[in-house]
Amino acid sequence: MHKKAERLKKVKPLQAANVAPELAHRIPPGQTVTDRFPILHEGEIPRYDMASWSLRIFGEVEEELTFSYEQLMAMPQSKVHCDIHCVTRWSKLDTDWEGVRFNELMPLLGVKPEARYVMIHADEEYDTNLPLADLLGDDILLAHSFDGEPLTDKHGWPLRLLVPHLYFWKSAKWITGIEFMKEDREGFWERNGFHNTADPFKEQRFSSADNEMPDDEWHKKEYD
Ligand SMILES: Nc1nc2c(c(=O)[nH]1)N[C@H]1C(S)=C(S)[C@@H](COP(=O)(O)O)O[C@H]1N2
Ligand SMILES: [Mo]
Repeated sequence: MHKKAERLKKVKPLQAANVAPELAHRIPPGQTVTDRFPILHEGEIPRYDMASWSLRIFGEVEEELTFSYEQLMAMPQSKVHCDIHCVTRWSKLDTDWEGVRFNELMPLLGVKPEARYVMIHADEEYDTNLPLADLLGDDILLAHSFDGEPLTDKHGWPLRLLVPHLYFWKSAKWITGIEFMKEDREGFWERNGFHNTADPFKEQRFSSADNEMPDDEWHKKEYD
């Protein structure tokens, strides 16, 4: 049998099997809904001294900037209610986040008109790339709270990106810097076989069709 056919045969029709029919349109293909909040990352959970913590803005900007946590907390704060989708096949509906909207920070950054792409830098040595245009919607946050509480260490405290419309690896935890770029460059997972764009509703999981994601991958992870 052709390898691709073999692979496709293995994919079980998971879609929306475990949700009410009126919610089905919110579940991307191949995803399973969970009430859990799985914890996924490379490396150790970083610890911070908030007195010295800062977010660095660099690359295609008029001048490099840094923001302290206090400065970010003094900015207008916004809430986002959204569904989130991880490439390991779990989706979580109706999540609540709070933080600073990227599109409210953006006018303060002196970003050069040539900047078309962004690299989000994060601990530990994590990065992920996005088109700048993907960060300008009202639901893109630099988030510090989840479900009305400060983020837990495991979920990215003090600050993580929230990009609800893309697979969740683009929502970097423990962010340390935002780099503006003229040309696109691949981040950690994008260099390691995952799709550059990562739209869950188009099922853009991998950069090559030879890969597959087992249905039960996320069951092996820690969660809360
Ligand atoms: N800094 C950092 N952020 C990261 C990751 C990581 O390894 N390091 N993993 C990503 C992946 S693959 C996912 S699915 C989400 C998981 O977020 P959660 O642990 O809050 O569910 O974080 C993303 N952000
Ligand atoms: Mo992930």
